[in-house]
Amino acid sequence: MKTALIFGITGQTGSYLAEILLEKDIQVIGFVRRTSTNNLSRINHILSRLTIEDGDITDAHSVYAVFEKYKPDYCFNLAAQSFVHTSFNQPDLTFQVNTSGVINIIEAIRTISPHTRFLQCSTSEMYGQNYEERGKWQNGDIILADTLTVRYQDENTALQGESPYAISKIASHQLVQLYRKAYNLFAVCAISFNHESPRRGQEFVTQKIISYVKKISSGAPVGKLKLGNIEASRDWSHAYDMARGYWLAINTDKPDDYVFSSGHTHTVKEFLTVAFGLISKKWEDYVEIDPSLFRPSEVPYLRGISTKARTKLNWRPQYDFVDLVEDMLKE
Ligand code: NAP
Ligand code: F7E
Repeated sequence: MKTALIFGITGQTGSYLAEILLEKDIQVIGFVRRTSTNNLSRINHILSRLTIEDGDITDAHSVYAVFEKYKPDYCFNLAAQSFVHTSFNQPDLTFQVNTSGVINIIEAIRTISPHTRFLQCSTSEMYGQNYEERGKWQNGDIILADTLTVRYQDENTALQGESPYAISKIASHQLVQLYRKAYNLFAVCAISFNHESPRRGQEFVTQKIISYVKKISSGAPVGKLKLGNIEASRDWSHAYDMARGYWLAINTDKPDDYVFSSGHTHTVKEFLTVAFGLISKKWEDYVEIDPSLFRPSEVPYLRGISTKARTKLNWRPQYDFVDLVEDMLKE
């Protein structure tokens, strides 16, 4: 039986990945940190089928110990301080988790378990305000534009972080690439664009909107929905589709980096229109702009081109934008 170690199994995407691996009869080891409140809610339904080990990726002893014990076939690192807004207030913690934590993992693989195939979750935030431009062309099976110029990011777009989160992820991304080259490790970087689901954390904009829409549709008394920059454009996918991509990316002949994205972009305003539209309401009647929710520095536009993952891994997302909003609302 193959073994897979997941860092970040209690998070949104880690929980979907665990389900996918269990379906493949893989022994799933979940590395879970101690918290004073329950952090197992996303994996409660599969807990009896998982092997749970306590630890924290900033604690090298616990990371090394889990590799000594299992020397797993696969290791997926989804653990992170993943909220961009918080990274401005807690940059040090963000670097400890997102960068030093990754060093602990890849050093443990290098020294204890070099046969382990490793996947690091990198992010479209690494591009910051950079993008490429191109006219009439096609992305695998998606026709992007006939006449308009398309702005997009792919594996070749230059990195320039606009937040401590992004910069911590650039450092870990490049460390993983370095370990792949210098030590010949099977190390993959998945450059994921935004992904959401009913399991998304409450502070992210999509879940914040969906929670509010659910409240008004149930008739619960609510004040205005306070939001920041609703002009920002994001390329949103479903977290389940991302987790499917991670499995494909770690099972190739040669380790590489892959963008995972829908290929479409929508503003937060468009997300509001679809979510409120599903309960026949107009968001303009409920939303108030709160300047304190703007970030010191913003990523205004993301649209990922995942031609490489679509052609080399045969990856296709199963959910489109409206499916995603509907799935989040129905749960
Ligand atoms: P998430 O819901 O915030 O989950 C983060 C996970 O990391 C949780 O399991 C959390 O544990 C764990 N964690 C945090 N600090 C830890 C520490 N010190 N030691 C051990 N575990 C720790 O994030 P997600 O949405 O599933 O994203 C998964 C990964 O993809 C992250 O690396 C994120 O940066 C990256 N990513 C996400 C997106 C997106 O749009 N979702 C896009 C690009 C990249 P607790 O449950 O105990 O908090
Ligand atoms: O913000 C704007 C905000 O916090 C999306 C993480 O998973 O994806 C995620 O990062 C946009 C931004 O996600 C509010 O300014 C407006 O432009 O949902 P978010 P994010 O920052 O894009 C990347 C790829 C990751 O890697 C990250 O881990 O929405 N926005 N008003 C707001 N955002 C929030 N959270 N709350 C608001 O009230």
